[in-house]
Amino acid sequence: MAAATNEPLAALATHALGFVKAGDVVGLGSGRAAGAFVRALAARVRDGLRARGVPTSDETERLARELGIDLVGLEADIELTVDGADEVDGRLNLIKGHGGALVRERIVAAASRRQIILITSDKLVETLGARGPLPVEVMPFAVPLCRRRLENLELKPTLRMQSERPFVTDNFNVIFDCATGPIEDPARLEREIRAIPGVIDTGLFLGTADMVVVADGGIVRELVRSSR
Ligand code: A5P
Repeated sequence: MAAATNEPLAALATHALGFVKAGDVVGLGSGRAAGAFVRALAARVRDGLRARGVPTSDETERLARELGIDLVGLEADIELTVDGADEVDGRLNLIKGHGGALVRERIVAAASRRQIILITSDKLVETLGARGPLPVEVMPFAVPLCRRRLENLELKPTLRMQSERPFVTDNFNVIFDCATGPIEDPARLEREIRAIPGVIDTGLFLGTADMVVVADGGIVRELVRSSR
């Protein structure tokens, strides 16, 4: 995970710290923005703030442990989760998972009272799918079937690779990155993909974010969803 030398990410992380109260259990997202938040939270914990974390990936778990944040599991009452996203539309629907942590990110977000997303303004889109692929996590056994079914949906699936081998998630699954193009009806697409046997989850996070904090140059602003 990259160090938080990036100014917009540091500004987002500092802003998100304002939502953490003494005694909170905080869901710790994955990726660069979430990593910046973990670092900022750790600094606050070293200064005496009582807060514990629930990590959404092995990488975040390592980082949080290294920095001295106490970790707990889903049995805890999670006040808020702070995470990043790859795309955000005007309704605060998200595409996540470019870092490969989508399944645990969804589980921890679902177990939290609030999900707060940190992004730079380049990730704001009019229509989801406009910027990059939609990740779909799949059981290795089901890869041929899932590939065919995703192709039938005209989603142009590409098996994600790492060092010339299929990328393996923390849950020992693989990911198809789907070139969806702009997604006209994200809820329908979500249903169609989830109906494929072997699909574990998709990167479409619809209606999960309560707030998106956006860094635009030196300015940080909040986008708030009216109801969950
Ligand atoms: C991890 O699987 C993702 O969902 C990340 O939260 C997302 O890709 C955003 O990551 P960055 O903050 O690194 O752009």
